Amino acid sequence: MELGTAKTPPDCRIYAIGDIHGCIEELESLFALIRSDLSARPVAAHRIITVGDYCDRGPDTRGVVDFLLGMREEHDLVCLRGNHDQRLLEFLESPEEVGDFFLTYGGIKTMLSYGVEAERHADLRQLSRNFRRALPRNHVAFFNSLKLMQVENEYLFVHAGIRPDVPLEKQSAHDMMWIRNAFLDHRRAHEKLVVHGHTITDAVDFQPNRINIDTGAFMSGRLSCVVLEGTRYDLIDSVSGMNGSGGEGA
Ligand SMILES: [Mn+2]
Repeated sequence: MELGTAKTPPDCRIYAIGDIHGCIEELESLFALIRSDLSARPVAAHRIITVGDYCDRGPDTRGVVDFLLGMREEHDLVCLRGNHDQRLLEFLESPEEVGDFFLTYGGIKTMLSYGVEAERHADLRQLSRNFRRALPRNHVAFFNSLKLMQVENEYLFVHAGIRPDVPLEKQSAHDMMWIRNAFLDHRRAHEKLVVHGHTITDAVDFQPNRINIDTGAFMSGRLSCVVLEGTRYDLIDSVSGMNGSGGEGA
């Protein structure tokens, strides 16, 4: 499937949001923009898909999860699983195996948002116990509920990407959360047009076979969302608002 010919399900507008990483202010701005888009251009049905990495790096993981739990009441919201979300869950189970990664790549800020202070060289088992105690049950349930992929007609939504030339049902969880070059460098079409995050790009990157929506909100302040309807694609982001730089297929 290629950009310009891939179609969403009939009569359903899809909003796909990139890597949030604790950026609550950007997330709130984006949802306000989505709400105004929905009232300016009403549609029979809409679905919001977040491509994962809710925690780490940015200031307020706890706030982000609370906000998304609330938005589930108001919207049809599908939350996908990123490698950071997976590491957070693994840190609760196997702190000694994954603690170094978790603390190095933003876990200290994640725990701080839950009131748990951590040092870089903390006792990992103790820290993991404290973190587990501080995590509200519905937040643990949120992280456990995250899906690896979502298919919407001719589009596929996934955190990192897929292994080229491997059927969707044979994709590994690891590739879907972690893959980079083997996917990013692949030029031919996949069975679906892939919308993904995980690898930071300055601006939403529309390629013939994929759309990368991770604009590094925790560094840039720009949280991006691609709006898909039929063969049409548009952009909303937390800095510029609605942005007419999308396009429409045949
Ligand atoms: Mn990631």
